[in-house]
Amino acid sequence: MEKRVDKVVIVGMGYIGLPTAALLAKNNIEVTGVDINKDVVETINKGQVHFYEPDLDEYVKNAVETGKLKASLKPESSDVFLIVVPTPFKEVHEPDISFVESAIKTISPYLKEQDLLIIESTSPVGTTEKMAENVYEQRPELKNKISMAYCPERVMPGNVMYELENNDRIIGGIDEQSTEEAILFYKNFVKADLHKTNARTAEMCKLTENSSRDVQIAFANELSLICDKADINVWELIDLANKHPRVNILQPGSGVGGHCIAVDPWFIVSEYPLESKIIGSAREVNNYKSFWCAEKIQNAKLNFELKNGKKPSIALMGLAFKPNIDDLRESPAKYIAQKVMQSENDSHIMVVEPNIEEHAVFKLTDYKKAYKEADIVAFLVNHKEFSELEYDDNKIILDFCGVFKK
Ligand code: SAJ
Repeated sequence: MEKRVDKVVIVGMGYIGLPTAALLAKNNIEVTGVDINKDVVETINKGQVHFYEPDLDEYVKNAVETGKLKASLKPESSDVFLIVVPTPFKEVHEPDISFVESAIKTISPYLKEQDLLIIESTSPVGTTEKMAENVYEQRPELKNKISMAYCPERVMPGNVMYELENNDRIIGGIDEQSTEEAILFYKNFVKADLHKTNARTAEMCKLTENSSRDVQIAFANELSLICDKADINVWELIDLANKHPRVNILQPGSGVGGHCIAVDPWFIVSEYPLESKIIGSAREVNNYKSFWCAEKIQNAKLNFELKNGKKPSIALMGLAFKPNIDDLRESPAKYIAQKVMQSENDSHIMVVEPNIEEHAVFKLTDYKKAYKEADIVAFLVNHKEFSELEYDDNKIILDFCGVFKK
């Protein structure tokens, strides 16, 4: 059974909020998408998108054309409210929930009895209970009269429209009634299983998922540092170890980036520093890997100079935070490129990013041209285009992400 809702207000029209709005609209639910950015609101109301995600443009165009989706700077009365705003961290690696707090403040005047309020933003443990108190402070008459739940998003950029419908969801209310109400709501558009828990466990579940991936990548990155010293091909080693039925090691790279995996583990570490030793160390190992890559490039350059008596030309292959996307947010490759370029104003450095045509800061070079011309080639991201290149023994190749793994 699903509970038919007529109307949903979603606060935050970003990477998750907008796709969710468009999917709800496709399921015949009227959606108002609220955002503080006027340009974003105008773009959506024209039936257009303000970032790239496969198929999203078509979904939004149809949703706006059929009148099911509109964007606005202000919320309005609704049956269900969804909070999907960012939760960054402050400089000391403490979560900053001010966007969630301010979203709650903005919608509180519009709430009425029987409404359902769901937070999807990644949040430290206890946030949903705290936000319930904030609502009751503003609207004491609503105490125990509305439902509130936490349901983390868990979609992978690049595959959002599919995963929104087909990934299992974890749903935790501040009480049992809230959990039940939220489950009925997600049944409107999620085809996969919906798992019940309480709000605190659901919050911790999101942090656990991304911390688990971070720890596993850190293990692979640590192995890559050991193998570099031990003169062992780390890619071959991992392939072989993974032949064991109960071993499944991930791939090393130039570090961990993006807005989720490099951020969420800090939400656990900042609150439970004594207990979260492995989670904290994983963050350090993954950050150190990027620093190590930059040092390797600089050392290769010095060795080249000593041997050849001239400055090398260097190709930095890839800038995105992971393969086959154009997103540079929290990108380790971008960090490495900046670090190498800062200390290298006299070498010829070519920066490559096949998924971006032009960049305001980096002058980009075609990947084939850069590979052909460079003396030192550092692969920072394993983009699919690079697999067309042939290994060249005459170059110094620093393959940080397994482009030529044998
Ligand atoms: N990476 C490696 N080695 C690997 C896998 C990834 O170095 O073997 C690196 C990538 O290059 C990238 C970083 O890790 O720099 C993160 O990439 P990712 O593909 O692991 O994850 P994201 O950030 O795109 O999305 C993650 C997903 N979480 C998990 O897989 C547990 C996604 O499901 C979440 O919804 C998303 O975070 C989020 O929004 O929290």
